[in-house]
Amino acid sequence: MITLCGFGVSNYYNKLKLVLLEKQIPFRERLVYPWERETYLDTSPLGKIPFIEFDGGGLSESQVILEYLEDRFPEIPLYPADVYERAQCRELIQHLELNAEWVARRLYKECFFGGTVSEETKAEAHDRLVVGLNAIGRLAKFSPYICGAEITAADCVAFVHFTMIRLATSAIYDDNLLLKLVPKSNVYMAMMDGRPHFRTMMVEREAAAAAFTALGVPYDG
Ligand SMILES: N[C@@H](CCC(=O)N[C@@H](CS)C(=O)NCC(=O)O)C(=O)O
Repeated sequence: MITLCGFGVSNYYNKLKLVLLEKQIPFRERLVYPWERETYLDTSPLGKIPFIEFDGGGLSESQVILEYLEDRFPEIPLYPADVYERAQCRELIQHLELNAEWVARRLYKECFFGGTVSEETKAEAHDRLVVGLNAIGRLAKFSPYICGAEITAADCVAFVHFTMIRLATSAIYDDNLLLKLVPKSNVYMAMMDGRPHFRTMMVEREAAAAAFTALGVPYDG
């Protein structure tokens, strides 16, 4: 049995939850917060969540875990069969994480966790987000899924990161950069949000956010 460890507010945690649900892999969840990192550094050496535990081992880094789940549970694939299309799916995931979410993340301290971010950081993140989101707009197919006719791993990634990017850019710039630069994402997000496993994740995310806020522990992402 796979145990998904972390907390349900994290987009990287929810990326894996979507993958597990869509692939119909039995799993359980173990609630762990980043400030408890001393207890799990053996499995996640940077103390980041999510990580997974299973008989015989554990893994950190959500994309590595995603690939492991795909290799170990191939029955319901989340990558296209064609080798080039598989690479394109991974290419999109890489851009989503490296050039969009990882940039927007620099804003989370202010928009989600009550801290402040310098004007310089905001301006730099803005410029880099424009570049990253334009690249995603060029690669994304939205026909109707992000890589084409079938749902793929890139949809699990895009949904959780788009959710954060539109919240963060609306809050910090008063401008939803996702909507502005990738306008087709709007219909896409509404469609994905209606998908049962995605709905389940979002409902559980709300409960996780309420529990997290009630703890009142200082945290900046
Ligand atoms: N590259 C990592 C990113 C994971 C990540 O940044 N997780 C955040 C929560 S969303 C975290 O653990 N933050 C606490 C910290 O960095 O100490 C992955 O894909 O798993």
